[in-house]
Amino acid sequence: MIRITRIAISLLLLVQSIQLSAEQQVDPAGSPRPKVVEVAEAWVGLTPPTMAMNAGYFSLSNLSDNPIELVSVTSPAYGSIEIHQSQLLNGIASMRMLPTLTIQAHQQVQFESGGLHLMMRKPIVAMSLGDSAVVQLHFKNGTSVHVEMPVLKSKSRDSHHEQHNHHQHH
Ligand SMILES: [Cu+2]
Repeated sequence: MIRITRIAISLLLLVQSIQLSAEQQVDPAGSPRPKVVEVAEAWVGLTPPTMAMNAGYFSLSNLSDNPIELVSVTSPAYGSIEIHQSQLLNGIASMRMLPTLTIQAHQQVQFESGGLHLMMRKPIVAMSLGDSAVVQLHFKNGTSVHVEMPVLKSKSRDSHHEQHNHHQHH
């Protein structure tokens, strides 16, 4: 009897997680909404297990007729995630934190190496190739978007991780 209950519960959890990834966008009341945000080409860098931060990239499209504002990003895999903008100031690479990011109606914003990125700190588990970081993007209008970001090798030499680790020599 106990065993049957356990199986039923695990099936229920499975069904819930499948529904969550299929729907992706859920309002605070839990009911599905028309798709407002589309996320594509999501990935996080492959980092050594000793590294206390990572960078995440994707393209973010606003499919709606109104501006949307990304206000926070959370993940069970990281202690903190910020929206960062890399920039060159007098030839020196630096970055600043953006408290929020507005995407105008029907516009796409690209997070990419050397530009916008998610600054993901305090990894809770070590991740390797084949793993994915699950993050939630939270928008001011209450929409949350579930994104799976596979771990990939950095795509370009001026990768974020070099900018963050001037003291590490490769
Ligand atoms: Cu950064």
